[in-house]
Amino acid sequence: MADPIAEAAAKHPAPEGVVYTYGTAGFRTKAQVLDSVMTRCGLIAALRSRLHKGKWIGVMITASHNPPEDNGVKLVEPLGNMLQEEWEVLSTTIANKPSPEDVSKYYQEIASKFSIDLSSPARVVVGRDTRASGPRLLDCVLDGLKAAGAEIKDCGFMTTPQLHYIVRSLNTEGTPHAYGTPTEQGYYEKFGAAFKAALRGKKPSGSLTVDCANGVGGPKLRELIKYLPPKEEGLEIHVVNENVIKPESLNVDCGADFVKTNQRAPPSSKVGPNDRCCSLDGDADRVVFYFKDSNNSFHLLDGDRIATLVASFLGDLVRQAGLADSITIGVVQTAYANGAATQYVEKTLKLKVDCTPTGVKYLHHAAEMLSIGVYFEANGHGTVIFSQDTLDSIAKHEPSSPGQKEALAVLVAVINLINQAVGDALSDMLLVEVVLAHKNWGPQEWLGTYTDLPNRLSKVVVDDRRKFQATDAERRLVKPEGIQKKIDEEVAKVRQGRSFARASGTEDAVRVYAEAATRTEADDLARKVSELVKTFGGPGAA
Ligand code: G16
Repeated sequence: MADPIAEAAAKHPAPEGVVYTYGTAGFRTKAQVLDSVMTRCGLIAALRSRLHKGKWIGVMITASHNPPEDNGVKLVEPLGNMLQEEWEVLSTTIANKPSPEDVSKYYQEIASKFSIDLSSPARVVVGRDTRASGPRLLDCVLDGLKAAGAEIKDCGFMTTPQLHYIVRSLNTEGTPHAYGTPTEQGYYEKFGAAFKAALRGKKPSGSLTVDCANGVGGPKLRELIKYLPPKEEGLEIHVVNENVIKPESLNVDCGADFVKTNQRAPPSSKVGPNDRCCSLDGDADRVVFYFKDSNNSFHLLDGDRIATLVASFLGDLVRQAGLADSITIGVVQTAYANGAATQYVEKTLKLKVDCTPTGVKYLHHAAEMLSIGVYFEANGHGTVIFSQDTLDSIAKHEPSSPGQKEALAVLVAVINLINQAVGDALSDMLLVEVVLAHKNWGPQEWLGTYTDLPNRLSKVVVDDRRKFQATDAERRLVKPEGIQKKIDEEVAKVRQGRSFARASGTEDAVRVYAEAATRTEADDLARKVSELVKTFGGPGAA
C-alpha cells in the first residue's frame, strides 16, 4: 500500500553528511540543504496541530538576519509563541532520519506516543520572507503538509510577526480573547488604529527614517503606512533599503544586525544630524534605533534602550492610573544587555531584572511569569507581555480623577499597540514613537537616560561550534575545558570588564561579547577573548 509520508520524504531526500539542529530560532543553514528539513517540518506541524485538536500552527520560512543564501524554518504555537522545547527535539530527530521509511516510521511513533488521531483535522498557516530560495522551500513544506492531510493556508510573503499574529488571531477568533481579524489587513487595521489611539493627539517631532534591510519589512511597512494617521497629524516615515526585487541585497550593508554589530549606520544612510532612524532585520522581527549628533558621532539606541524606555513609560502610566498596588513590572534581558542598562533598570527604575539565555523563547517564557514583562534582547528582539490578571485589573479599574482616566486610556491603547504574540519590529517601532511623543523627547533625551559601557560584539569562526558549551544564562563556558578561567583572567585586567563567549544558534560561529570602562579596553578584551576562542576551538582542540 502506498505510504504518502514516505513518498513525500523520498521526493525531498536528505543530503548525506549534514546534521540538522532546531536552534535558537528553528532550523537555519544554507538554503541548498534545507529541502528535506522543510518537508519534515510540514509533517511535524500537522502532528502538532492534531495534538492541539486542530488549532492552527504556523510555519515561517525565513533566515531573518542571516545572509541571502541562507534560509530556515520555524514553527509557531497556537497563541503565536515559539514551538515547545520537547517538539524542537522531535523536529531535530525527524530532520536527521536517513531514509524516507525511517521518516514515516518516526511520524507514526510520534502519533502513538502522544495518542494523536491521524485522521483528525490538522490546520497549518505558512508564510515566507523574500529570499530567492523561498518558493522552492515552500513547495517542500507543502508536500509534507499534503502528505499529512493538513488543511493549508498559504499567506505568501509576510513578516514573521505578521504570521504569528495571524496564527494567534485564527485560534482566538470568536472567543473572549479574540486577538484581531486573522488577515494581513486585520493586522494593519489593528496596529494602525492602536497607534492613533495611543498618540492621543500628540504628534511625534521630526521624521523617522526606516531601513528595511531590503527585506519583507519594506513592502509591509509601505502597506502599514496607509493605515496610520496622515503625516500632518502623526508620524512622517521615510522608507529606505526596500529593494526586494534584488534578494541578494537582503541584510547586506544594512538592517538591524549590521547596525548593531558594526555600531554604525548603513553606508547608504543620508540623514541629517539628530534625525531619528531605525533598522529592521530581514523578516522584521527586530528593530534598533540610532542617530548622528551634530558632531557626526553615531549613537545606537538598541533593544536595551527600547526596554528601558518602555518599562519606564509603562511604570509611569501604571502609577498615574492608580494601579501601582496591583501591578508590578519586570524586565527580562540576556547576557548581551549592557551592564549600564541593567544597572539603570535596577537602581533608577527600581525594577526587577531576569537574565535568560539568548533566544526569544527563553525571554518570552520568563516574561510570562510577570504581571507586565518587558523583554528585549540587545539586538532589538522583544515585546511586552501582560498577564491575564493584569489585563483584568486594568479592564475593571475605575479611575478616580481625570488624570487617572487619561493615563488609563493611554495604557489601554498602548497594550493594543504591542504585538504580544512575539517581538515585532513594526509594532515596536510605533510603540517607541508613541513614548517619545508623550515624553516630548528626541533621540538625545532618550540617549541621556544613562551612558552605555563601551562594548564590542565579535564573531569567531571555529571548526566545530558545538565544542562550546555554556551555563549560567550563557555567561560562562563549561567547555572547552580551561577556557573560562582564561577569560576570567582577561576580564580581571580591565576596569568594569565583562565578557563571554557562546556558540551561535543561527550561524556557524561563536559570538564574543565584551564591555569595559573605555572603548580601548572593551575592544582589547573582545580581541583577547576571540583569540582564546580561536585557540580552544581550533583544529585538534578538545
Ligand atoms: C534569532 C533569535 C534571537 C537571537 C538571534 C541570534 O534572531 O530569534 O532570539 O538573538 O537569532 O541568535 P544566535 O546568537 O544564537 O545566533 P533572528 O532575528 O535571526 O530570527
